[in-house]
Amino acid sequence: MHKTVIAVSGLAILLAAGYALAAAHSPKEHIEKLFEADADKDGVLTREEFVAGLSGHFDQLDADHDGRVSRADIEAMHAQGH
Ligand SMILES: [Ca+2]
Ligand SMILES: [Ca+2]
Repeated sequence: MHKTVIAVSGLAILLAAGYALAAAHSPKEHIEKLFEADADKDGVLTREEFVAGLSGHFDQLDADHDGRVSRADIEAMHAQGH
């Protein structure tokens, strides 16, 4: 039960952080996508898993891989159909 509360509050943060990606997916698809970051598959995201997951999102957003996300990067990502 306690784990579920942590998972849900963590998910709320993830949903906020992943807002740009959320627009392209249904809520269920988005949750599945976010929980791809659950490396040990225990059903909850630790801070490490969360950060690693966000890092993956960052890499997705950084279309030209210069280590910075610009508006052009995000526009390029959308142009690719993501
Ligand atoms: Ca986990
Ligand atoms: Ca960039």
